[in-house]
Amino acid sequence: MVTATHRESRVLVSEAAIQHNIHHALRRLAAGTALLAVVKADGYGHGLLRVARVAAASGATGFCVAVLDEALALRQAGFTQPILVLGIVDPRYADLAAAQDIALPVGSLAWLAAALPVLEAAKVKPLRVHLAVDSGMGRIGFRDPAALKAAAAFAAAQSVFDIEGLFTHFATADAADTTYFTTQVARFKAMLAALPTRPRYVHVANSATSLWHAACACNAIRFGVAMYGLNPSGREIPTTPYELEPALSVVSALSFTKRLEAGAAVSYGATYRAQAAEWIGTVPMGYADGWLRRLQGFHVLVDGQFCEIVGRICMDQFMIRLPHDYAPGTPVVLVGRSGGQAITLQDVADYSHTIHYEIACGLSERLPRESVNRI
Ligand code: PMH
Repeated sequence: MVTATHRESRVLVSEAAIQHNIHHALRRLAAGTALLAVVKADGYGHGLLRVARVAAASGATGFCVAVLDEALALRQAGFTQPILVLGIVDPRYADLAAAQDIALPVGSLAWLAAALPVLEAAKVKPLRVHLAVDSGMGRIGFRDPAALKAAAAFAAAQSVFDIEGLFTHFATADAADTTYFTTQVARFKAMLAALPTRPRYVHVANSATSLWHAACACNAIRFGVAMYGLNPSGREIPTTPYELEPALSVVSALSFTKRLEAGAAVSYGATYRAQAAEWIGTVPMGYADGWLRRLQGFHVLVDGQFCEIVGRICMDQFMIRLPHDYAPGTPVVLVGRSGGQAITLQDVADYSHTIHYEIACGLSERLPRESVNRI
């Protein structure tokens, strides 16, 4: 996709905020515990390479990504730190991962068996594998201690595999009710006990676990959404052990303004009609940028004032009702602060009935990302 640099709409990313969040997370970890910065999905929309650079400079040991291509992009950019892919990669690419020193997750003996000839034929260094345990997320991994033990024995017997890690993922670490979380911890412990030796990295913690179940850090955490300054629980657990500083802001500027007479319609479907004579501004951003169509009726900030989004959001533009005339070029804040007011990603997520993760990841590549000191 083409990035629109000749347009005022952009995503601003505060490197200082990312650094702040990482420093606070590190301060709470026992010595020797690794922080793996989760930079998948273009760093949750904040920019893969930018976030990786800041995270590494702030003390992250390595990275987690979702797919092999994200790992390869990090290697190509020159990052030499440990990288773990979190999603299952087709075993036919095992040699590519091994050659680039990229660790892959393994959830079955069949995967190891399929990767074995690929690795043997390639004569590359051993593939680092992290055995995935499905302790209750129901997504990937071993569910049965005997199956885990058999796979570990198979891998240990082959020089092409290096069992570097054992991990699991929690479904409810961000919930106030800890019942299911406790069940998952117990299941994971039973799985760990099935292994004859403890791998170098044993990791279970996402951001929520690191914030609210610090005892479960094991010796590595996979630090994602909190690194970006977002509360993993949304609003369910409002208190965090340190202040999370949001790293992302979305800004634009009015591209056009006009005065509409009472009754005049705005946008597709003519769903909005001016109540009286009104000033209407056009913002050059739309659902193709990730500004969801269901945000009709939500608001943005102009000059410290909330302005309603009126009429349907178009692919590349939407309209707002202004308190009075403003010149084209006037700044518009979609996420962030203006005057004494603020709109958070959580506010956007609440209005559109989703989670802030989805809003951040959905901001499209058409929006340039720019570093700023503070948002
Ligand atoms: N580890 C795994 C296996 C993950 O899938 C994720 C996030 C993280 C760590 C980081 O979680 P955090 O951002 O809450 O800290 N994965 C996803 C997901 O699949 N959907 O939303 C978040």
